[in-house]
Amino acid sequence: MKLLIIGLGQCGGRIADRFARLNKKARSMRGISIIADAFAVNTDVADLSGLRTIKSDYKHRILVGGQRTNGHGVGKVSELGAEIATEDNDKIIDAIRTTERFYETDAFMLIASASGGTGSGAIGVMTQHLKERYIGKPVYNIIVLPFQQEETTEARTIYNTAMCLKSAYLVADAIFLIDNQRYIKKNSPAENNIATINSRVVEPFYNLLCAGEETNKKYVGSKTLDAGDIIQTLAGWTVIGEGKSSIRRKMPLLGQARDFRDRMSETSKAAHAMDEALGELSLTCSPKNAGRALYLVTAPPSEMKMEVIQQLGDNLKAVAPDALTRSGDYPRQKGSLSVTMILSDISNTRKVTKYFTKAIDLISVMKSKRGLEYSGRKLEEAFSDIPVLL
Ligand SMILES: Nc1nc2c(ncn2[C@@H]2O[C@H](COP(=O)(O)OP(=O)(O)OP(=O)(O)O)[C@@H](O)[C@H]2O)c(=O)[nH]1
Ligand SMILES: [Mg+2]
Repeated sequence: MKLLIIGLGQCGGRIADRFARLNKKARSMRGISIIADAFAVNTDVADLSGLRTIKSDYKHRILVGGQRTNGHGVGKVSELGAEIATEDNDKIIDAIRTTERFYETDAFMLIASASGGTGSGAIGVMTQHLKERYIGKPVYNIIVLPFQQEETTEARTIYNTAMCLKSAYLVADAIFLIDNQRYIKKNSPAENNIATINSRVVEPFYNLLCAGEETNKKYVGSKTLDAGDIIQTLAGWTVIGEGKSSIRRKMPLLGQARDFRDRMSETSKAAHAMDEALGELSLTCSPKNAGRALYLVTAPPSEMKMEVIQQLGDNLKAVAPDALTRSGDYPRQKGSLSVTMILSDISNTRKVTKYFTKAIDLISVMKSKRGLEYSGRKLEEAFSDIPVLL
């Protein structure tokens, strides 16, 4: 599957840059391309200059709202981020349109943090513009949720996050949720942490995007997972994770049948990788709430057994009974077996609901301060109080 990547704001730009690097890796290691092109959009010149892999011309690193912010960002005012994206969306679409490999794009992937200003405000607006302009081409979002400490120290964090999530949900075909807090490693300097988080965010997409782009028969699975399967799986709130088991096996002696224990350990290694993938999801959530799911097994061709893949399907069914599941195999890597896992169409994500509830509380406090009456309403009714940035 080939994505056209657009990073919005600082966080979005940096993760988009990581996707550009992932594409370089796919090209050099596997001779295939998984990104049609990658762009970064920001109101901040310094952030754009700090990127490493996205091409440095003005059509790939796009400065917006220059006159309004003097190139210094919108200072967490996501309403301003949304206004600027509305005013300057032509500039962004023009740049995308001229990309050489545009016709190869299977879907758009827009990336931003929920709690900042530029990316958080722009992601819903740009998603809507792309959907209106390229009818039939899916537009996905990756939205990064704030660290816990940011929620307690900055009042804007919750409010921006709720507005961004609500807006994105109304327009995007699916939203990958990434919870920064999940990736925190203790005793590691912040800068280092962020770089590590970003690489861990994009890594699970590697095999997933490569699998359907292979043309060498040697690397095409017996059940290929291609763009169509991925598109059919993605809807609404979505999470992704990856798990690995290392493989080291003694070769059986010539003419000797393999021990039954080898077969058993194959299944348990794959099951372990799937458990790890479910434990390492980009946001903690219960598989029970998933309406759709997808898993891809990547392993050396000699390790790829259909029974193992079917067994994984049974295991997943036990924990995600309501999920319509797709699966595939990718006979590629050496020395390890990995499982890429996507849960999608998730009906109830506790963390998202918490942002909405807290934002509604904040809004009611603001209203009562201004002397507007507030009567305890249900969440569904009060939900309309959260402004939409479109
Ligand atoms: N995972 C990850 N999170 C980031 C990164 N950069 C910023 N964040 C998070 O994103 C939020 C801040 O949003 P930014 O992306 O910096 O904001 P922006 O879109 O540039 O908007 P303004 O700076 O307000 O104009 C905070 O929750 C940060 O923790 C990054 O590179 N990776
Ligand atoms: Mg910024």
